[in-house]
Amino acid sequence: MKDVVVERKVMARNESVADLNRALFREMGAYTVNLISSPGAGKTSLLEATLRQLQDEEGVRLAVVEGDVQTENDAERLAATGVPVEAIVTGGACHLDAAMVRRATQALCARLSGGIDLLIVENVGNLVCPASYDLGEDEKVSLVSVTEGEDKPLKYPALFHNAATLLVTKTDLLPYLEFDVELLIRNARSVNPRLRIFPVSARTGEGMGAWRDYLLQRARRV
Ligand SMILES: Nc1nc2c(ncn2[C@@H]2O[C@H](COP(=O)(O)OP(=O)(O)O)[C@@H](O)[C@H]2O)c(=O)[nH]1
Ligand SMILES: [Mg+2]
Repeated sequence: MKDVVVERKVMARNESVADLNRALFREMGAYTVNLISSPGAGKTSLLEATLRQLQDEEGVRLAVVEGDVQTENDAERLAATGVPVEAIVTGGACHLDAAMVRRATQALCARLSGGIDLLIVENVGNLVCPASYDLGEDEKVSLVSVTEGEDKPLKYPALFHNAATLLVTKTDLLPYLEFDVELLIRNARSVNPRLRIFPVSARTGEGMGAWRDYLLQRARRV
């Protein structure tokens, strides 16, 4: 019972900081996406490919908040693209919370004079914890790679329920696998009929155009 009360307090505190983040993102005019998947589903690779595609677009200033349990390796990979990156090392925590993202966003704002139109957050690799933490983002983007099994949306429904978008990643591997993309999509839509779905390969660029156009449209609308 005590645990439940403590958890409610933690969530209520997170929610109030998430509200502050929402106000900050609105004020900045930034569209924010929160990438969530299991470890290794391809978040950092997708992000590298996405940044490369968006970097030369007029009027879309990019920035990244990169979360990891340990090491800043992924943040360094992403910083190599030239896009401003702020790393969060959670030191064991299985998710980012709103306060961590607030501090990272404020650090980015202090570094950047020009502002941010599209802020992409890479969450800690985990299908459970990040799903229930509101960061004040505009949308959660779930990723499932074609090596993970079609049943993931049924096993981890909270994530697919709370996400607005699903990226089916590593589609270049489909010829070598017995993976049924249509079944994955059916399972995902049974949890959340409104999910927007993009099959993509960061490796070959297949499907990346539609994902890039979607982000561009969102970033320019805010
Ligand atoms: N074949 C293939 N491999 C990929 C693709 N995207 C990522 N990978 C590989 O999957 C592994 C994990 O990728 P990473 O981006 O680090 O995943 P993260 O842990 O979700 O950030 C790495 O070995 C990547 O090279 C893809 O589109 N196709
Ligand atoms: Mg990563």
